[in-house]
Amino acid sequence: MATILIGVVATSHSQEFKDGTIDTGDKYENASLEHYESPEIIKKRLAWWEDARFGMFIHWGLYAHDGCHWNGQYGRSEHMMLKLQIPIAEYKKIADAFNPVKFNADEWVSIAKNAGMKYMVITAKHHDGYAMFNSPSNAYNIVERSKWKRDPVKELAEACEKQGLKFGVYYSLGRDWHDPNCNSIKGRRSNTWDYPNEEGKVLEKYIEGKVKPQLKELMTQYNPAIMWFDTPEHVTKTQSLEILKLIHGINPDCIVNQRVGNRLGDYAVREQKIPETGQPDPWESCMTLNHTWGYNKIDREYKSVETLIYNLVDIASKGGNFLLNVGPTGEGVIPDLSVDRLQRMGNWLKVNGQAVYGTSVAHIKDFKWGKTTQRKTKDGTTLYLTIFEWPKDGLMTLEENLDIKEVSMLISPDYPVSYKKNGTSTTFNLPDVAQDPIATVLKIKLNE
Ligand code: FHN
Repeated sequence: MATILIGVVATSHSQEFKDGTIDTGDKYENASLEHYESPEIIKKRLAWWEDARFGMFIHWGLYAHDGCHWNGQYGRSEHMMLKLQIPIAEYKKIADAFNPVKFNADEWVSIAKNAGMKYMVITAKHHDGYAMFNSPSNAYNIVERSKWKRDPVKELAEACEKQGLKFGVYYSLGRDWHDPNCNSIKGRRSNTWDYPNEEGKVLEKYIEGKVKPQLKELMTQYNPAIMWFDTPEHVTKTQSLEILKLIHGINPDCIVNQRVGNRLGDYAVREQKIPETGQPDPWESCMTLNHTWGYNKIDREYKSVETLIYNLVDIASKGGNFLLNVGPTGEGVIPDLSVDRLQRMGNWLKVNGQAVYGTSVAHIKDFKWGKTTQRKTKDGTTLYLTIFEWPKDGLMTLEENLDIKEVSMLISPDYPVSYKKNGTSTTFNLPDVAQDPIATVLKIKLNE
């Protein structure tokens, strides 16, 4: 069994505090959420999303043009403009040259679909302030200011519609290095080289002059099912609420994540980590395939497919969603190593997907061979035991007194799995060796 690296991730420095924790610009990152709507409304809104469990995150923008490099300098990540303190006048020249001729929205959506992903979230505007969509309210956008002049957000929204994936957009809320009025906590993540007077910045002008007009455009032009905000920084509670009401005024079913700020939003975000246990609120772990969100032409340290499938099942076993990122190139191509990992995850999910989609936390005591999930339907409860470490001689004893109707392995449903019960425990007699090189799922239908 290949080594599975549990939750091991190294991010690039410009996003970290000295202690290595990620600077998400969210003061309330670990606080439980508060809601301005009834729990019923939020439960209904999240229903498809909680069943979906697995989505594609896409970080794509001008930083991909030369793979997080600028003028031969290494910019490390999508934070390149901040890292190298690139003046806006210079950074704009990247827009003028940006020409992703190989971009194919149907192909991107097919890659996500074949990976077993049910939704997709693309960066409509990242910290550099450049709109990767048609934004009549702000000329610093890909349709008006690029060599390419197409609208990738529109094309991806249509491709998702066609192929049955839910579509979402990412919007950098409290960080914008192009806008003269966007400040940040202690100015750490602000453009202080073009706009040195941090105290003089009036965030309200940015929210009213850029954010709200662009959110209206995103909601009305592309009807996203998810608004994925990032780094709320100094956004006030009033502003967070106004933004939520603006979005729900246009589409009451649009899901908004925690980073709208101030403990609001429908679900919590856990970045580059998997919590030890389930969370008080619905939650999603977003993670890179390598070390960088944006395309970094020298970062080829990709996680193994074993680690990625382990992370997906681990997250599902704790009732969470997995938003796995790709960073397409400046030409508009999803890197080969990303496609490889995703394709192989899809192959495993084609056989074992029912152990992930539409499942919830299964309370099986000390299951040391892997992770457990369950699905409750009107026909009863089905347990899924995803085995990553094969039990010695195929003998697996659970300290559970299970009332079993039927038991089988998803990869070889005809193999007769026998079991013996003695009082409080149940022993399963499995084949001597693992049936799948990554993980084998045991499906146990219970008599209710
Ligand atoms: O600074 C961003 C980073 O570039 C990336 O977008 C991640 C994705 O969740 N969020 C911020 C860091 O927390």
